[in-house]
Order: sequence, then C-alpha cells, then structure tokens
Amino acid sequence: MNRFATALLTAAALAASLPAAAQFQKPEDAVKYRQSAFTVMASHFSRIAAMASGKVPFDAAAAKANADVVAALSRLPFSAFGPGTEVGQTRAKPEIWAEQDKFRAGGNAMQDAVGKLQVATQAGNLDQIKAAVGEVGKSCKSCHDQYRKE
Ligand code: ASC
Repeated sequence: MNRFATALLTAAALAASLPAAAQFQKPEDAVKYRQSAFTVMASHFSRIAAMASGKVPFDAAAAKANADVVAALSRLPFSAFGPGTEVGQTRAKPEIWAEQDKFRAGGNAMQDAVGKLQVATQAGNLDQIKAAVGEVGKSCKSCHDQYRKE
C-alpha cells in the first residue's frame, strides 16, 4: 500500500472513532446544545406533570403530544457530554466524565421511563400517566443528585 492510501485509511479510521464532541464546532456549542435539550424537555415534561398532579385539566391529546416531544428530546443530550465538553460554568459535575458508563446508564433509564410515559399517553389512561410521570421524575432526580451541582 502506498503512503497516500495508508494516510487515507488512517484518516477514515480516525473519523469513525471521533468523539461525539466532534459533532460540535466548539465545546461551548455542546454545552449549549445539551442545556437547550434539557430545558425544552423539562418544559414539555412539566406540562404532563401538571396534568398528573391535577394543576391543569387532563387533556389526552396534549399529554400525548408533549410526551412525543419529551421522547424525541430525551435522545439528544448525551452525545453532547463527550470528551472535552467539560467546560464553562455549568452544574455538570466531573463525575459525568469520570463515570461515563454509569452516567450513560442513568440516561438510558430515563429514556426507558420516558418511553413508558409515551405508551401511557397513547393509551390516554390518566392513572397510568401519573405512575409513569412519577417514574420519569425519579429518573431525572437520580441523575441530578449524582451528577448535577446544587
Ligand atoms: C421536572 C424537571 C426536573 C424533574 C425533577 C424530578 O419537571 O424539570 O428536573 O422534573 O425535578 O425530580
């Protein structure tokens, strides 16, 4: 193999293994991205939580629409916690990067709980939605307790 081909293959292998941070031009962009995803997710989750707690009347179609948004957004933040994105004044604790597998497992648990919430809203059953909201809330809190500064 000539030197050019070797260089090309090396570049391709490198590109395939690029850290998630490479999806962002600057580490600060990753921070903004993940914070934005969590902010919008929390907004839509809180609309369902308000129905579950009786603060606002139950609207099955709205609950489902909000759960769909939460489910889509729940998949976004974790690629933005890649190596090198431990920057800026944020509440993200260094443990996120020290225990990446454990952190990611917490994210998976949250996504699973959100999936169950989505199913509950598809059924339009308020009792099922209340239970699922409780489980999603627990999954949020679990990671916040471990990985988010006060
Ligand atoms: C929310 C929200 C969170 C979680 C958490 C649950 O609505 O914004 O971060 O629920 O408070 O304990």
